[in-house]
Formats: sequence, structure tokens, C-alpha cells
Amino acid sequence: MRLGEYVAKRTRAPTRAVYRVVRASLHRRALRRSIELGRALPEPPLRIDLTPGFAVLEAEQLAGVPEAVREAQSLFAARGVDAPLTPRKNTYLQHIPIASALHLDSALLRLALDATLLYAATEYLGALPVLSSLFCMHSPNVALAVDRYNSQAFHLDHDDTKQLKVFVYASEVTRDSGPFHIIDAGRSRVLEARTRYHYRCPLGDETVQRLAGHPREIVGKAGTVIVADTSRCFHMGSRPGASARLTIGMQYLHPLAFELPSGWPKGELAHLARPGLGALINHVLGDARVH
Ligand SMILES: O=C(O)CCC(=O)C(=O)O
Repeated sequence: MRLGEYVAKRTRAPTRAVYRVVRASLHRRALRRSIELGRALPEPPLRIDLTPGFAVLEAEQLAGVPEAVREAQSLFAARGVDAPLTPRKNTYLQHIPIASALHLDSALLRLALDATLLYAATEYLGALPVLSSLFCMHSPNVALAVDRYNSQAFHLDHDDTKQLKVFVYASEVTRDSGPFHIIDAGRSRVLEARTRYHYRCPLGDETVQRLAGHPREIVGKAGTVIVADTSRCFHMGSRPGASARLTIGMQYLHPLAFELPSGWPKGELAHLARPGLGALINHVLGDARVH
């Protein structure tokens, strides 16, 4: 296991914070470049307020959401019921492999490269991010799983000390279709400290309720957008309910995130980097050597 992965998965918040600083100082030059590229992004008309650690937007607030939702729905329909699942998640949250089906004109990729999202991620993470993953998730919502890494229970993501995940509901989500639940960053911090939280050991509802109160349950029509720091905010979803859920997921990581290699290429979309796209987009796609 790489040191970064070890720190990500096996250590607690104080060790992770120290390792973060060490990694930044070891890779100062590369980091400076990511910061400079991020500064070149023009300020968009919509600034997403991530002070609580998450934000919920309506489909109309971002360009290209309906097109991305339609593309996700047709990728899902084309997949067929017997298609193999990716090993990343369990049957209650099936990751549909789409990275190889994406091209530069994909509505999903255009949404992930949207200037408003890139600006928010850059401002929040402190450097131009890498779009480390772009995926569709199908939640059948038929059963509670029993394994201990279960994201049906409240947990934090271990990839880094902070990150941004964007979830776009590609089907209507009611209380009965395994909605995403989240606890803001302030209350999550208290919860993490008081439970001496261990990555990959989800917390029980009763503990969460007692120490942090009610989570925000996010329901909404297809196209509802959730922008969330899943490393700082406890979250869960895809619990059993009357209907299934289809969700688009995008993960933006700091270029020196624990789970990414220190050099290029980084992430699942680096194969899409092309000469002519420019340094900024190629960096986000995961290969800043190409411009
Ligand atoms: O909505 C869900 O099923 C939870 C997803 C989750 O925990 C994650 O992608 O980090």
C-alpha cells in the first residue's frame, strides 16, 4: 500500500492533517502551478457558498444539467440488467462504469468541466482540482447491506482531508428512494472528535442523532445538484425504499490528495487530456503534462 493510501485509510484526523502539510511542502513547485492555473479561472456569475461544507442547487442554476441527466439515463438504459458491476461499490450502490464511454463532447463531461463548478472547487480546495472520477450510481434500494464499509451508514470519505463530490439526481428522489443525507461540516467535526472516528468504520444512527442531531435529507426532482465535501461532512444514502435512484457523481480532488499519485497522470479521466485543450482543462482531466 502506498504511504498516501495508508494515511488515507488507516489514520485519524491529526495524522492526516500533518501528512497533508508535508506532502504540500514536498511538491511545492507542482502545487504553485496548480494554484496559478486556478487563478486564471474567471469569476462565474454564480458563487456556490460552501461554508457549511455542502450546498444544494436547482437544475436551472447550472448550464447543461438536463442534457447530462438524459445522457446518464441513456447510458444506464443501454447497460442492460446483466451488465457486470464495478468492484468499487456494493450491490446497494452500483457504480456503472462510464469513464470509457465518455468523450470530450459528452454532456456529462461538459457539466463536470462547467466553469461554476471548477471555480467553486478551486476556491474551496485552494488549487485547481483534478476531476478524479465521473460516474453513475444506481441504488436499487432493496436491502440494507451488512459489510462494515457500508455507505448506507454515516461515514466520511478517506481520499483526502477535504474534497468536493457533486451528485446530480438523474431520477426524482423522494424520502422513499434512498435520499442522500448529510451533516454540516461544523457538527461533523464535533462528531468525528467525540467518536474518535476511524475511516471505513461507519457510525450508527443513534450515535449520530445523539451527538450531532438531525441530518439534512436531500430530496428533489431529477436535476437536483448536491455539492458536498464528503471528507468533512458525514453522509450516507441508498437505504431501502419503495423506488430506485439513479445519480451522477463527480469527484474533484486537490492535486496532492492522498489517494492520487504525486506525479501525472492522475485519476480516471487522464486519457481524455489532449494537446490543444489548454493547460487548465488538461490539468482538471488529470494530465497537466499535455497542453
Ligand atoms: O448516496 C449514497 O448512496 C451515498 C454515497 C456516498 O457515500 C459516496 O459516494 O461517498
